[in-house]
Amino acid sequence: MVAIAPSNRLRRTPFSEGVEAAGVSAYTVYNRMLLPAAFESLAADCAHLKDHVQVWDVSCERQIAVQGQDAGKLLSLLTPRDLSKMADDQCYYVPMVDTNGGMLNDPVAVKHSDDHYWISIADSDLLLWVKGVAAGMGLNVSVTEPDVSPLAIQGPKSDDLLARVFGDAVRDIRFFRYKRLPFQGRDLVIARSGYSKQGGFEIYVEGGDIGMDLWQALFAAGADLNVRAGGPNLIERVESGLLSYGNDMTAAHTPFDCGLGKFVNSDADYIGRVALEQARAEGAKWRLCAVEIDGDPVPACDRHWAITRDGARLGQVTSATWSPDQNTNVAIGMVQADRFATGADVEVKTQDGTRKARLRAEFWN
Ligand code: THG
Repeated sequence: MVAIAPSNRLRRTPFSEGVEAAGVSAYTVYNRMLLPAAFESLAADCAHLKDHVQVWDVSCERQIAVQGQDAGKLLSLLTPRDLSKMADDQCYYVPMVDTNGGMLNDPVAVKHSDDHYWISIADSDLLLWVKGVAAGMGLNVSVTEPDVSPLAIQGPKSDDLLARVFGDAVRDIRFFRYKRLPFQGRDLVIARSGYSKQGGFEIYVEGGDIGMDLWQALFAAGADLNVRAGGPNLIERVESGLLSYGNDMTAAHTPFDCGLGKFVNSDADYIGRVALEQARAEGAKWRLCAVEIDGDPVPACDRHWAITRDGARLGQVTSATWSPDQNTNVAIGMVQADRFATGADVEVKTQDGTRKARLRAEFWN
């Protein structure tokens, strides 16, 4: 793989200086921003994440701030998920769809109050959609991208590290809830959430000017915890079945196709409702499932790999990587719903040749 040519379109983050000093070895681009993908190696980073604690620059999970008297109304138009019981200190995973019921993004919503939310987005230009819906519906609301950069603390020692910097109050934060805790006199939202299944938090750093001070404070406090810089790890996320918008699903798929049907439960008149109720009645067209691919470590999955059975195409692998812990290649695949069967033997066509593989459990629903 060749290097990414730096430019102003590929935005740096408040933590880029720290990321570079820590020895980032691969970046990806996400929301036109640099996202560290590897430091030592995918495998070494993954092993460390499972045993220790890492600090991740996930600034690229940009926030869309929705503020004003119609904020709640706008949020409820944007997602098929029921927000009526969402508390003021709560985060929700909220799939968003277009008028055809196709997935536009799968963000995390953070509620500050009835008239103030953040939408913490995956990799698609959701800001334009949210501004468009607000304008088109004539809502009394402001829609902006504020100077807020999430910093994730992930791994089994996350509670210990954060308690040293923010106090023991962090230990009482429940899953997908947050507290506001001070750093250098600024109250920061700290949620128990993050893009791994190893436990941890996300600090929404409001104001990039304190970014490097916080970064340094975390590394100073965590020296004896073996704290390292990291990033969303491909191996861990595929093992854990965490979906990646743009890789595993796109606007061609409904939430039912991606195993996210349980989040389609709003009574509100949200955008895409008619299409999704029809899709529910017809049944999902696709199943997202785990796939095990035989043989040596697969190459980078930078194009969709056809999944076939007896020569007929069933679907495609959307993400894949070697798992040292499972001693096999792990993958995520999208397979036609009417042809899916757990345990089915299939072939997967990579750019380096065809492999034997088998379908494992489907995700979520
Ligand atoms: N954190 C924040 N923003 C984000 C992400 C994040 N924005 C982009 C991207 N990640 C959005 N996608 C996801 C995908 C999965 C999860 C969160 C964001 C996730 N899922 C949990 C799970 O699968 O177990 C829980 C979902 C639930 O039940 O509510 O955490 O990581 N700030």
